[in-house]
Amino acid sequence: MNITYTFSFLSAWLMLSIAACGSSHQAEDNDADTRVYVEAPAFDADSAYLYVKNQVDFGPRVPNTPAHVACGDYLIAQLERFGAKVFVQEARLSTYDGKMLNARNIIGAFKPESKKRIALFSHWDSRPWADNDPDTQKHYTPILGANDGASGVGVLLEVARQLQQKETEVGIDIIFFDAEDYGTHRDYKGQHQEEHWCLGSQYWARNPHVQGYNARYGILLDMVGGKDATFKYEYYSEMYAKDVNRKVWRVADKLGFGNYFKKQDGGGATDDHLFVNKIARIPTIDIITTSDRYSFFEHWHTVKDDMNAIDKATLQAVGQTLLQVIYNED
Ligand code: AHN
Ligand code: ZN
Repeated sequence: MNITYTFSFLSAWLMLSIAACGSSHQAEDNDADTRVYVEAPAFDADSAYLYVKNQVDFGPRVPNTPAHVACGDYLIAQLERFGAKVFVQEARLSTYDGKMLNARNIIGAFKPESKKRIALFSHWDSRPWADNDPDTQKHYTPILGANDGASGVGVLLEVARQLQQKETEVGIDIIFFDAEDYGTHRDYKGQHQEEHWCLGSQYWARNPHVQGYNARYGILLDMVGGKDATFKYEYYSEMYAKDVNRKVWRVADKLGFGNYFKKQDGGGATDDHLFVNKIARIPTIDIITTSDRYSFFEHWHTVKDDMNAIDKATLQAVGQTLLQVIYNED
């Protein structure tokens, strides 16, 4: 047996064993879509938590206040520090109660030249009124919005930090919408309309930061930091982007986060993704806390939506799932 013969025999054997290995792997994992291919970086929940706290430390981020301006500047600086190409979209938006809000949508683009894109969304403003507080005296007090607002942004800032360390195959846009939470106060006597909410996302959907902007799909994060949060298939997400819902929940399950991501129908939420779907026509899901006991989460639109409402384990479940999804796109 000469050396060349030995070599080809060996390589044939090697190839066969690799093929056998591949097929046995497929056999135990016969739903092709459930395979997890690429190892994503480890999401750092301590880091995400700090990004949530940094926002909350500005105080309520209510449009037309100095805290809101300062927090917006912080978000821009963070995205720039992480190497994103940053777009700041300024707009004056009119509210249901006849005010004009100085709003900024803040966008960080990674691999801006890529045609293959995924969009990740969250709102960065906080609600001007705690109108769901058990104490009616607090119904005109602005909220800190640690969970309702800051949690999603904190997770996405940590995703941005990871993107700087290791690039994805596709381009990623991290989009922070403003003026989501200026919707009708519970005392409002007029018509309640869904267009009263989500003013920043409605503006962006009509005026994207890049002409002709498109993405394969979008994922919105809203209230992703509460202790023992559960995320269920939200109604409009199912209507417009059912396959994205399935993909994300399957990945979460694979990673061992099935206790957070329940494969059950949740209710509907009038949230930023609705306008991204309806106006920009990008199939977009909402990862949003729902509960049988409360509207969204226990401290929703109350003065208790502060840092005590944030649990790192929930940030970890959402953040790691998100990384696993985006690093596996090609
Ligand atoms: C309603 O469905 C009324 N609001 C969901 C949108 C929202 C408010 N997200 C956070 N705050
Ligand atoms: Zn809210």
